[in-house]
Amino acid sequence: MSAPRRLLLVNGPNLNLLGVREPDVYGTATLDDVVRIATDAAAARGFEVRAVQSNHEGVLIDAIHAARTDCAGIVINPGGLTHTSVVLRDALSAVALPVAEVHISDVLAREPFRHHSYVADVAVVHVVGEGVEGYRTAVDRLAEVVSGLAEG
Ligand code: CA2
Repeated sequence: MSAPRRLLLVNGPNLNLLGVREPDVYGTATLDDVVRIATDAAAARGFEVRAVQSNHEGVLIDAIHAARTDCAGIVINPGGLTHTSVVLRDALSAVALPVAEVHISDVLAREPFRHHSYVADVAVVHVVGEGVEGYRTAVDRLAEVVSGLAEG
């Protein structure tokens, strides 16, 4: 069976505030802009996007589990859960889809507690510090991985 031409886009806690608060750190683009950037980038490569943002860990995990049957890969900005959540990491590992981890800010240039990611070693693509355009980079690179898997 051929891989579904769909990517799951996951944005974690507080990312609904993009463009509304802390523009000095995260810029002025909104979550809607992020979804548009990812959707356009995916469409250019023949994929559709299912987008979810939640402030609740379990909602994110349910969305990741659901992607197992009908998505080809996952683009995720886990927000602060990046640095705390074994259960989110376990969910990503369990579904065994290729994962792109994206961060708007340059986490490695920020506080030490942001330097460790529980998601990093279950992701095959890592994009940090490119602002919201980083979602385009993440989709492009993940689509290449997915297409390579489909050919192999
Ligand atoms: O740089 C990123 O994308 C982060 O994943 C954003 C997280 C932060 O905890 C990570 O260390 C890095 C925070 C998401 C909160 O987003 C906000 C957006 C606007 C206003 C307030 C928070």
